[in-house]
Amino acid sequence: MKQCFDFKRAVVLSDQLLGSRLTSLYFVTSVQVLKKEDIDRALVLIRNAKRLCCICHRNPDGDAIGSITGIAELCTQIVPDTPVKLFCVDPSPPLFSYLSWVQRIEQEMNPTEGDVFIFVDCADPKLTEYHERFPQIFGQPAPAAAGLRQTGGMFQSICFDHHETNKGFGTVNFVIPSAASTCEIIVEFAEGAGLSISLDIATSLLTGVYTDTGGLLHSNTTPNVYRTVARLLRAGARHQTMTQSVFRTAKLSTLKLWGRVLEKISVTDEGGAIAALTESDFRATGADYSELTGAIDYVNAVPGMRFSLVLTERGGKVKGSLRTLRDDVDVAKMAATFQGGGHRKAAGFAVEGKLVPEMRWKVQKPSIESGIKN
Ligand SMILES: [Mn+2]
Repeated sequence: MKQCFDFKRAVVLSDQLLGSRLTSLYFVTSVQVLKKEDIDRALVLIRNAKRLCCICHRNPDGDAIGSITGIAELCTQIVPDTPVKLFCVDPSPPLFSYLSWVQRIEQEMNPTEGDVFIFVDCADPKLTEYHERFPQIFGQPAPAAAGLRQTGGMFQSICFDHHETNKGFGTVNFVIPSAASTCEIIVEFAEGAGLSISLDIATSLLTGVYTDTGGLLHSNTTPNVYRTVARLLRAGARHQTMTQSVFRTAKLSTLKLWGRVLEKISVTDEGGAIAALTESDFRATGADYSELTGAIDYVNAVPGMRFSLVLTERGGKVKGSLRTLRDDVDVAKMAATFQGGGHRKAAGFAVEGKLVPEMRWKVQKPSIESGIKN
């Protein structure tokens, strides 16, 4: 029988060889290399767990939801027979419901013997809100107070995070502040551990990469972010489903609220673009305070401004959000004068009081020319 050259197979083979070669090359040259020994230690913890509990921070954002669902699915690949649970004190915002694993996130958590915990996108134990009831899951002694359920000794854990303030409270820590998102670190972990990224996992992880970089627009969008996106798209991530749901869907009440923000922008002599929303604006549009998220980016779009500020009234307090695009303006310092804080380019404050509109009228003498014309 004549032996045929199997072109298709050759292409697949060469692709695989090239792919793995490229992967290992990139793995070595990428900025945030995860230590091989840490990956191996994490894999041992995962393989020895009786149950895996993945936990993200309260009030979860896209990176929290993307990384918790992404790592949970990766775990089922490592240990198909071990139960994998997902916990967050708050349910996922509805806009992430295109991720099937979101339905598995539970609020009530009880540690049991043999659990291994995986914390994602969480800079500090208290951000999970499980820290007071279950300090033992963070390697602290179990609470002695009466009435609290005793679950024996401390638990082992793995921590994936990109927040600079994370002190590494896990048994094994993948804390990489140069990463734009926790999902980016999980992609590195998957590659380093030789795991394959399924279409669903890729969609989860792409969600975090996109949301934490503001749709690849923020200054944290590094070459490695693009490499991660490329890797996830190659794995079949549902890019359009994600972008449509996360960036192109807004409730009617949100749009109406944003309309009010835009309408109310005024420009001050100090070079600030300022919008203020009173409680009646929220009542009239039917929007809640969380729907204001993102509106300030439009206020910040007025060209030539030194800073932008959105003020809102809420229960006897006035909240301010500050942004700047300029390197010579530090909005954290501005916020500090109102006992607030934040970063150089994004900060906020809250002070007691309410918003009082101030109308300024100026009498202008007509200039000679306009006097003649009129
Ligand atoms: Mn994050």
